[in-house]
Amino acid sequence: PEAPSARPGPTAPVLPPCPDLPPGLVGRLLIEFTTPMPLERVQRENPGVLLGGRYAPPDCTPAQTVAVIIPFRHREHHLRYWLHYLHPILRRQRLRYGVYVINQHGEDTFNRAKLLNVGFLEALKEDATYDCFIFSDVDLVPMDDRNLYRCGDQPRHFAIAMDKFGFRLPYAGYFGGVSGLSKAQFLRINGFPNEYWGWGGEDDDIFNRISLTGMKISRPDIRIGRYRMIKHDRDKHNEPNPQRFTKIQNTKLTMKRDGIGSVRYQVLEVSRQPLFTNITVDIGRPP
Ligand code: UD2
Ligand code: MN
Repeated sequence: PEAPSARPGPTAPVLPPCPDLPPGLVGRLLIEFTTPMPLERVQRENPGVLLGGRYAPPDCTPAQTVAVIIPFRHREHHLRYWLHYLHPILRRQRLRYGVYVINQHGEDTFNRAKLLNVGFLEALKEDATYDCFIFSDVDLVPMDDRNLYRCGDQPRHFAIAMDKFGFRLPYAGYFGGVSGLSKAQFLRINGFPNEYWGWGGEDDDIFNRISLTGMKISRPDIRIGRYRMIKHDRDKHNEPNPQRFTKIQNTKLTMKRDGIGSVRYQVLEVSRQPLFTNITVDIGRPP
């Protein structure tokens, strides 16, 4: 006879699909970075967030599962603001999501796009149901919760009107800051480049990959895609990459061999914190 423990327990209630337009959004938000933001406070204010920064709405079933990927090194004070503002927004947006902070180990040159590739693969190892990936700088907070952090039938650019650019798109092909691709869209462009060490160019390379595969960027209304960036100086070991101008001319040649299919790294630690999962990774150094 079957062991009693093998019997299915009482089945969980089946929740209705989440509505396309989440009820309870508030629109324009007041965002400021002057009051100190202790992590304990952020934890206290987000009791519904599960270990590792996971959340699912209690009252409906979302169409997608969203992995939010943050490239990171030495920006703890920015991360606290990000968590403080974003968790309530993502909750109001009725998303099923997880937050992954991809922390570059060591002090070699920073590589944002390679960290994002790592985030894609590692999030999928944690939960194979992720089908939407939102890539966000740690210092960018949306000023309007109608800017929905989910994926569509084209790659999405969210951070289109930043305070530091006078709330305008700086140039037509700009794709920096916060962007989102479905799993299929990400794989279609062979992910992001691994060979942009230091500041700049990687976002333009990603834009090129999207255009070259015949996709088109989707953006929110300019009044809704507004962002504040926490003011900061250029970090150490993230100097502007002098090769970026020539590299972005060659995306068509490089994207086939350099991308998610060729990324090499070593995970040093995965730690589930109350509001996010931290993944510390050795991504090597420029050749
Ligand atoms: C711009 C873009 C950004 C990226 C970058 C060029 C905006 C708002 N963002 O950012 O998406 O294309 O140019 O590479 O225009 N980081 C760390 N520690 C470091 C260095 C970087 O955590 O030591 C992370 C962090 O998430 C940061 C992001 O990388 O927000 C981008 O670096 P940045 O903020 O120094 O560059 P920024 O503001 O010029
Ligand atoms: Mn920044």
